[in-house]
Amino acid sequence: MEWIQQYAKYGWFIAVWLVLSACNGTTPETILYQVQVQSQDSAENIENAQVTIEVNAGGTINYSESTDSNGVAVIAIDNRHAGQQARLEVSANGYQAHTQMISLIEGDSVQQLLQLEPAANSGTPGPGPTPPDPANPVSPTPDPANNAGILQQVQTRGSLRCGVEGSLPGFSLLQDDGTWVGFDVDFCRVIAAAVLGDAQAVEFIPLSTADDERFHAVQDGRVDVLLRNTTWTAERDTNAFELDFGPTTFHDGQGLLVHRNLNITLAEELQGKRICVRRGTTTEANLQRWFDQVGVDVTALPYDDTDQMYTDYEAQLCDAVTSDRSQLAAQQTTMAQPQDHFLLDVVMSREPLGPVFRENDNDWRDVVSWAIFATMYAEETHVSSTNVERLLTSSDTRIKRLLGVEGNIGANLGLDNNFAFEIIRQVGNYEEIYNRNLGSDTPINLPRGPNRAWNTGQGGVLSSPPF
Ligand SMILES: N[C@@H](CCC(=O)N[C@@H](CS)C(=O)NCC(=O)O)C(=O)O
Repeated sequence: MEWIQQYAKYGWFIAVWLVLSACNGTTPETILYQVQVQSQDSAENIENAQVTIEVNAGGTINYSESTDSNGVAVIAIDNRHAGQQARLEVSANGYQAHTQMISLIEGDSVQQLLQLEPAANSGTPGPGPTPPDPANPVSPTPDPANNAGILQQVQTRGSLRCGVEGSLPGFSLLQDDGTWVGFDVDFCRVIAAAVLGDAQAVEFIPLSTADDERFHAVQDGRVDVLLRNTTWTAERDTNAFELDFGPTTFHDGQGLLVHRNLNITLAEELQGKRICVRRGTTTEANLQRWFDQVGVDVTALPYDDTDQMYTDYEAQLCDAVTSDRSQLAAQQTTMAQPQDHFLLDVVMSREPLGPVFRENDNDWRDVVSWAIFATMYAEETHVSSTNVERLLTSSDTRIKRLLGVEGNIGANLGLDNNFAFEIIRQVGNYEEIYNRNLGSDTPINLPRGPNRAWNTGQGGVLSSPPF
């Protein structure tokens, strides 16, 4: 509601901005940063909080606004700062100040909800954290930016914001009837069922790989979690994006899709051929390395637009296209003549795909991790959506603990003790999620390969620590 009022209030500004950008056909000249400030305890809006964005441009430039009665401040930053990191600081009387680094993206329009923690000594309002007691040193002083409390935000909001690809069959797709389906979509629902007891309480936010939009969205708090065919790498886990990764939901690898009429059956036969690849992905980085290693010369054609890349591939402007094998299999089903293309039997890299969320929020990390593990542990212990109600009376301790009949795992996580029961009842176990979206009864028909449970004896590597 507040956002609607806010849009009404700033409607003239946004209208002028949209008209200007539509007229000149270029990106808007400002980066709009809208921050809503609330109290973490009561979720009430805080008026007169000071929101400052400090940009370093040869000297320091401060963009500063106070929040209005809806707790909202709108800051318009000159587009010439696009590509830079800036420091966002929010302070309010009686609350601990919040600082975080943000990335400025050309023409971006960001809405961020920030909940401030009351100052330790809340009786005496005053800005900033309480200074450390030298007699009782606590080291290091917690950084308020690291204490975002995503779990509490999701519970207060009543819905989960989940970043997805948005148009990839099998993984995340908005259907004509307005419902979302897919493997990644189901894992968003798994987290919503765990946190809110309602698998439907999800807002899906399509995000691109272009300009690292998906990672900015996690960092800026636009999404609580990203489930978007994203590979966990050491670089991404440790770089300035401040991301954390959860359990791998899909063990993938890079592959090559070729035109059948080229009669190519081995990647090594692509000597001298053109290969379409998406810029800004792990795929692009792996391509040259892999072909260099096998001593084959190929020409990489990097694309910024994925749709264009597949259109050009189908028009045979390139001989092969490379991506995660799961994505190639999914894209193949959308092509005019799927049978005219052939997924080569080669795995050029390891691509462990899974959830991404903001770094240093340990409660949230635990919740996302154990929600996902619950689907794997359920398959391992043969608990599914069809037998879960009956198994509430099981004498198997593993099942009792999984379903919250015994132990206190849910409560320890800040959830209901039956969180896994709700996941399995509403969404299913890992096998059900896989088969529904990618299995042999679907057009994607991807063999499970390493994505089998470890205890099936077929080379599966999926495993959950015990409940
Ligand atoms: N798993 C890889 C690749 C992920 C990926 O999503 N790649 C491309 C397809 S080749 C894509 O879907 N791009 C769509 C887009 O964001 O426009 C990664 O995390 O970098």
